[in-house]
Amino acid sequence: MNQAERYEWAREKYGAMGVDTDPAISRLKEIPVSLHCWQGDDVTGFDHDGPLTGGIQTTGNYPGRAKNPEELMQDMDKAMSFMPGRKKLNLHASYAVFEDGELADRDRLEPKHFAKWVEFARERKMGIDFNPTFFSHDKVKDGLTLSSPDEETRKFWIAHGKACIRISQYFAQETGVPCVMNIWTGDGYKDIPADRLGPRMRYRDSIEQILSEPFDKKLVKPCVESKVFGIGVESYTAGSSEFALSFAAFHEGCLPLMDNGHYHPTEFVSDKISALLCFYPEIALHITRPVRWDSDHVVLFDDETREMAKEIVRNDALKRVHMALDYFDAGINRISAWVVGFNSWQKALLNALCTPNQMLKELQDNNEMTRLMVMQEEMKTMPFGDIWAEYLHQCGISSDRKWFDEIMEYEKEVLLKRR
Ligand code: RNT
Ligand code: ZN
Repeated sequence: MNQAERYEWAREKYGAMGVDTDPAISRLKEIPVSLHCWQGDDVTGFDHDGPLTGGIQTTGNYPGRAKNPEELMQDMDKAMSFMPGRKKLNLHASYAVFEDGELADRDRLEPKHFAKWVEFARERKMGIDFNPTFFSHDKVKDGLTLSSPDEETRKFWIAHGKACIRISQYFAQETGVPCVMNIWTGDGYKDIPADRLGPRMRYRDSIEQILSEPFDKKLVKPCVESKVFGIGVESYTAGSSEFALSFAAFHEGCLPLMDNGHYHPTEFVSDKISALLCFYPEIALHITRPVRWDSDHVVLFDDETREMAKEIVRNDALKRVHMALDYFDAGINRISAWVVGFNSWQKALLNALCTPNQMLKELQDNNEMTRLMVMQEEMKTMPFGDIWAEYLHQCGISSDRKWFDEIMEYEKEVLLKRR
């Protein structure tokens, strides 16, 4: 059977389960997913020489890391040429592009420092999401930024946050797509603190000051990302889950952001999505793969990834959930890592769109739990690969492993030749 015949056969199989795969494929083409620039250079950015801080870590030393904007853009283009579906560009403030000799510290960043990225995004018809960078900088004092007891330090980082609001609004105006601006800090303590309330009150006040910067709520969507702990910050994190959820709940227009690497290993974000959808008009996600901790492994088409996508699709929340990838692996070819992670999430969404959600829900509501289990297991062995291949085909991307050969060629010709 050729590709078209295989799709036809698979389409009928899904049809027998009550699923129409054609609209599923068309729908997926329109769903934006935010692609993080920081997979291409191990979260290094262009505005400093120091190490990655903030309690996050990239491990590995695979050759060919992008070292400047041109290389990063080139690599991202290469990766995107193997990704189906609509993308948004996700940038960190540390990726500002400065003209020769020019340098603006983070509290003085301006839209013009991101003009190159706007050009890049516009040419590719992408919106842009943004992140102030509260790490990897000499003004992180004793591991603290927005929650620092040192007023000078806190002021600096508040000014950074405000600058990022202005830049986010600029991104939205230039691209015509709202900008999701995510606030995450690694602020916390390695060992048992004597004051847990003080840093959180300061953190709260700092974010409030950042959000007092005027912006159009239709254009800029600020969020607060929580975390349970970081490396070297094991005992206390100011921006805990309760903190971030409460902040968003009490500040209209501010979204909670859940990163599925930021919880205890037996907690699942797939279970948390619906809980938040009961209360928040919109929420945001960082999609990653934690292995025993917030290790940020490349996203795979695994059980939890599939379950998260199902929760968004079957709750009709594709317009309410802002989806962004957030992982970084420096131990393997970075472009393949980008592709595998992005495409895994695409697969998860397509799989969710090809699930007979209404039928399964009715089984649950009628307490037909045995049949529900049987049907959910049945779905696992459906010919999903043929539907995926058709989606890739319609998006003009080769469905076999040809893309990997091309990346290996690129590695040889481009990546390994970098100094
Ligand atoms: C860190 C957070 C945060 C970062 C990025 C680079 O644990 O997940 O989102 O990964 O901002
Ligand atoms: Zn994250």
